[in-house]
Amino acid sequence: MKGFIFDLDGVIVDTAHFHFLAWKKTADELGLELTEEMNEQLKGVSRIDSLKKILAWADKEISQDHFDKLTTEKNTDYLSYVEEMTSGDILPGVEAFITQIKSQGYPVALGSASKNAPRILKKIGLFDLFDTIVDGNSVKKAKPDPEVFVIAAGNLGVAREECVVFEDSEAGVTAANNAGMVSIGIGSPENLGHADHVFGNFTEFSTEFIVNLEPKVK
Ligand code: B16
Ligand code: MG
Repeated sequence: MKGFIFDLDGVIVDTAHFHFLAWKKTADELGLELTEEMNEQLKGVSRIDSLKKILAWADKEISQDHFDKLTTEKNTDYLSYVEEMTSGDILPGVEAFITQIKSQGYPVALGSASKNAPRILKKIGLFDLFDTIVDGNSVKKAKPDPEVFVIAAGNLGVAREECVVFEDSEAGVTAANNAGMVSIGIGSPENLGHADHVFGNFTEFSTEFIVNLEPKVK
């Protein structure tokens, strides 16, 4: 393996809970009780597609103006949580893993659906660690479309099949698989059973294990 692509929310930081709290407020306004199970289906999904899913669950149709107002409010609410973030919010083992893989000469990319990715990376002090940042501002098609990871591999100058993707979401693992990349699920096997390997966090495997993985597609 020659290129390493990291999702942000749920892999580097646990912002997934902040997204949940903010969407829960939106759902309440629409008369829907947003459950943890529903939230699982929002992970890795773009802001616009997330609200479309919530509206479908609430069985509501709204005007474009109302739609825009709800996404703006949700993001303002979400950013109020992000403002409080520090390097203490980095998930276990991930900074050490990225630092180690970089010291071995491998390039690393961020591949996130979030339009807030640069802001979050700066808050936690990891912005300069990435050779390329591909986020919700740079893609046309949201996960599970592989576009975000394909652009990241292109920016790294590494063939898709020689890339490993670290993902916490169902949609993101599907996107990595669709790109022909090796997918490592960070989370539970119940949600991420379609990943090539699943771990609870980055302290559970070595860089050697990851670097020596075989390509799925030759
Ligand atoms: P924003 P990731 C994703 O980030 C989140 O998992 C998802 O819950 C969120 O809706 C999406 O980013 C868009 O985020 O509203 O900040 O642009 O997991 O792909 O890093
Ligand atoms: Mg994620």
